Amino acid sequence: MNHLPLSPDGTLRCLLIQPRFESTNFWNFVESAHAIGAKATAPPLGLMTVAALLPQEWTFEIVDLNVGPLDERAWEQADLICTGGMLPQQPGILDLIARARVDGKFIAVGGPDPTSQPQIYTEANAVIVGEGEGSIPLWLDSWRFGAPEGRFEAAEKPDVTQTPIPRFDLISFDNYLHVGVQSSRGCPYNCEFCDIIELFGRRPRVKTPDQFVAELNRLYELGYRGWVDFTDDNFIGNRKLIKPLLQALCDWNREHNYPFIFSTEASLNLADDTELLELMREAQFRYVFLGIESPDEETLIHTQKRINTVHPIIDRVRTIYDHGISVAAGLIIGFDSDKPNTDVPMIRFIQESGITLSMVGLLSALPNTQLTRRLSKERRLIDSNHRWLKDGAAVYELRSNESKDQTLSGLNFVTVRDRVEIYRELRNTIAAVYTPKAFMDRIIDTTRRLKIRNKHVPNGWELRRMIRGFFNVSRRMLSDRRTRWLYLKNSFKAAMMGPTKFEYAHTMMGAFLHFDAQTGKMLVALDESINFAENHAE
Ligand code: B12
Ligand code: SF4
Repeated sequence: MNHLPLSPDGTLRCLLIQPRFESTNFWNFVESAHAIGAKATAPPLGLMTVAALLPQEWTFEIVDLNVGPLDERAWEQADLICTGGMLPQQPGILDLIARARVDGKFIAVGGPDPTSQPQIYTEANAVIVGEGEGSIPLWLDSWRFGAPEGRFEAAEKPDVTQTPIPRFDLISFDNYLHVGVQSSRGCPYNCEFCDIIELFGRRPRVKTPDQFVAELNRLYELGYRGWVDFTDDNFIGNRKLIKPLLQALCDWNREHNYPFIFSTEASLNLADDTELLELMREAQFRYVFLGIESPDEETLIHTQKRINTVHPIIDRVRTIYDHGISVAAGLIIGFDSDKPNTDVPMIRFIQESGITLSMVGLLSALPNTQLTRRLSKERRLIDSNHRWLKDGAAVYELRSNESKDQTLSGLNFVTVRDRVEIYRELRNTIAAVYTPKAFMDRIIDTTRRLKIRNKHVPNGWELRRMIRGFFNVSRRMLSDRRTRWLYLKNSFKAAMMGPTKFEYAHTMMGAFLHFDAQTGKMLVALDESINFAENHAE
C-alpha cells in the first residue's frame, strides 16, 4: 500500500472516480446527451456529496469515466482513491480496486452496490457501507486511531438535514444532460422487489427548505441553468415535509426568474394530490418517473404495490399530464402472478397511456430484498453463473454482467411460467412499442394532453445546446427513411400547438435516437436469452 498519512487531518489529495456504466442501458441516454454536445446523462451526485463530507482541507478531483479516460497524472499524485456506485458499475469498481492494488494505492469504496454486497469488495482497503453521512465519520475516526482499513457502517440512518451542499464545483456542467440534487431519501411503501427501502429505509427523511434552497443557490452561482433532476427515491414519500420545500422552491424560482426546470421520481399516488401537482407545475416540474410496474391489478397486489390499484392507472397518468408534467414509467414482466400473454395488455397500456419513455424490463431479484428472501426460502434463486441455488443456505450474490442491460439481466430465479415465454413477451413488447410509428404516436398524444405553464426562459448556454440538439435530431430523423415522414408530421402538428409544446415534442423525438439504438441491442440480447433458455432447460 502507498504511504497513506497516519491521520486524515492534513492536506491530502483525494481522487474520486465515477466508474463507467455499461454502454447497453435503457437508462444511459447517451444518444440524447450526444445530440446536445454533452457526454453523459448525469454527474456523480454521490461522489460530489462524499467530497463535501470528507475534510475540506483536502484537495479533490472528480474523474467520471463515462465522460473521459482516467487522468494518469491525477491517479499518480493521489494520496487515496474513492469510488463506488450501483450494480451496473460493479465491474468498473472491481477494475479500479484491482489497479489500485497493483499500484499500491489506498482505495475506499461505497455506494449502493458495496452497501448491498460488501463481500464482493473485500479487496478494497475500506468498504464504506450505507450513507456517507453516517459511515464516513466512523472511517475517519478509525483512521485517526491507526486503522483506516476494513468495513465501516453506521448503526442508524443519518439525519439528512445535516448533509452538506454537494461539491458541484468539481464537475463541468458541459459534460452532462442534466444535474442532480436530492431533497429526500427513503420511501414509505413496501414493494416486494424494492431495494430502496432496504438501503434508505421506509421513513422518508427530507432536507429543510433553507438547506435545499442553499443547494440551488450554489448551482445558480456556479452558472448552471436548465434541467435539474431530483434524485429522490420517492419525491412524495413524505408529503407533509415536501410541500413546504416545494413552496420554497416556487418562491426561489420566481425570485430568480425561473432559471431551472425539474424532473423527479415519485409513486403514482402523486396523481391523487392536486395541491402537490399544482405546486409542482408552478415550480416548473416537467418530467416524473413513476414505478407503474404492471397494468395487471392482481400482479400489483401480489408485488405489494397496492397504491397503484386505487384508481385506474391511465386516468391517474392523464391527471399528471393535466398539470403539465410528462410521465416516464418503469414496467416489469416476470412476476409470478403474470398471466399468459402479458405482452398484449402491456403494449395496449403503453400506447393508451401515451407514456413515451416506457422502460420495460424483466423482474430482477436484487440482493437484500423481500423478493430475494422469499425466493431463497422457496429455493428458486439462480446465481450469476446460471447455478440454481437449491440449497436455501447458499450465499446469493448478484454479479453484474457488463454485456447485458440491467433491464434484461433479470429473471435470476426459477420462474413459475416457462421462461422462454416470458422472454418472448418482453421481446414482443419492446419490438411493438419502440417502432418509430408507435413511439411517435405516443409523443403526439402526450403533447396534446400536457398543460404546461412554461415560465423558464433558456439562457445563451442552454439555447446553444438546444439549437445543436435540434439540428442533430432533425438531421438524423430526416436521413432515416423509417422516421422522415413521421418526424415531419409530428413536428408540424406540435408546432401548431405553440413553441412550448414543440420544444417538448422535439425533445421526445430526440429520445427516439436513444431508444432505437437500445431496442436493436435488446432484441439481439433477448434472442440470445431465448436461445440459451431453450437449450439449458432443467
Ligand atoms: C438518480 C439515479 C439514477 C440516475 C442518475 C445516475 C447517476 N449518474 O448518478 C439515472 C436515471 C441515470 C439512473 C440510472 C440507473 N439506475 Co439509478 N438511481 C438513481 C437514484 C434514484 C439516486 C442516486 C443518487 O443520486 N443519490 C444521491 C446520492 C447523494 O446518494 P448515493 O449516490 O447513494 O451516495 C451516498 C452513499 O451511497 C454514499 N456513497 C456513494 N458513493 C460512495 C463512495 C465512497 C467512497 C463513499 C465513502 C461513500 C459513497 O455516500 C453518499 C452520501 O450519502 C438511486 C436511488 C438511490 N437513492 O440511491 C437509483 C439507483 C442507484 N439506481 C439503480 C439502478 C439499478 C439504475 C439502473 C441500472 C436502472 C436500470 N434498470 O437500468 C440505471 C443504470 C444507469 C446507467 N447509466 O447505466 C439502483 C441501484 C441498485 C443497486 N443495488 O446497485 C438504485 C439504488 C435504485 C433502485 N433500487 O432501483 N439512476
Ligand atoms: S414505491 Fe418505489 S421506492 Fe417505494 S417501495 Fe415501491 S418500488 Fe420502492
